[in-house]
Amino acid sequence: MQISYFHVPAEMPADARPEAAVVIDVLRATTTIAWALQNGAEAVQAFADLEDLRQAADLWPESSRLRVGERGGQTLPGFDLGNSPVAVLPETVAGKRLFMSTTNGTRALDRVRDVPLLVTAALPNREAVAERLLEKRPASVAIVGSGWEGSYSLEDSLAAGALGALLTERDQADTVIANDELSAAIALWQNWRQDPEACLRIASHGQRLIGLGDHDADFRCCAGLDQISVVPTQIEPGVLKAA
Ligand code: 3SL
Repeated sequence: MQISYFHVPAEMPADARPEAAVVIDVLRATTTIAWALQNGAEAVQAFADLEDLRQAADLWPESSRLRVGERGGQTLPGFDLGNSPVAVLPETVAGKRLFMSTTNGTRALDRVRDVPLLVTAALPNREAVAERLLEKRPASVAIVGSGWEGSYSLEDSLAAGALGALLTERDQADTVIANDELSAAIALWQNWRQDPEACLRIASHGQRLIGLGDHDADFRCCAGLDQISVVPTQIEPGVLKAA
């Protein structure tokens, strides 16, 4: 497996055709997606565009849908939930389809929706994603960070490094670190692996969330390593299910 890491979707070369893509948005979209599916959501349908989300959600039975909307870290007016992984509790999401749009994470997903195997990763499901990749063994894997409005995000690189480090640990012979971005991300992970939450808190988006109010529970949840077994996997364009 040749594994590359791109800090933001726009860094992926236009002609790149990886067999697998792993989208990461540690704060907080891919953490929320993982926990929602772990807690029994039927699916998460991701949208870059809010009008597309509204139209698709309107076609779904009201009793089995939730609209999840975030911009700039805040819940969108008229939506059922914001983008907090601690809000997607079993009693709230079980059996429901989440129609979700966030500032960066769902846009990153949209960018790679044509990749044959598309999964999302965060720190809580890092090991599950690594195991899935080792089982499927795609020849090329693009790990894609969501960043913040086109710029680098420290916390996405931390998780990319955590995933890259585990893959090389588990299968040194077959795992090829294919770009400098991934080597740097692994070094970042080695630096923070004892206290990932501290890294999330000093990251610029961590600071943004702190500025918006108390997000202690979100930080704890987003920094929790290898806690859940779900691998959110795209089963049709934009639709992620637990696998
Ligand atoms: O950018 C995103 O997609 C969000 O995850 C941002 S936030 O953590 O919900 O503020």
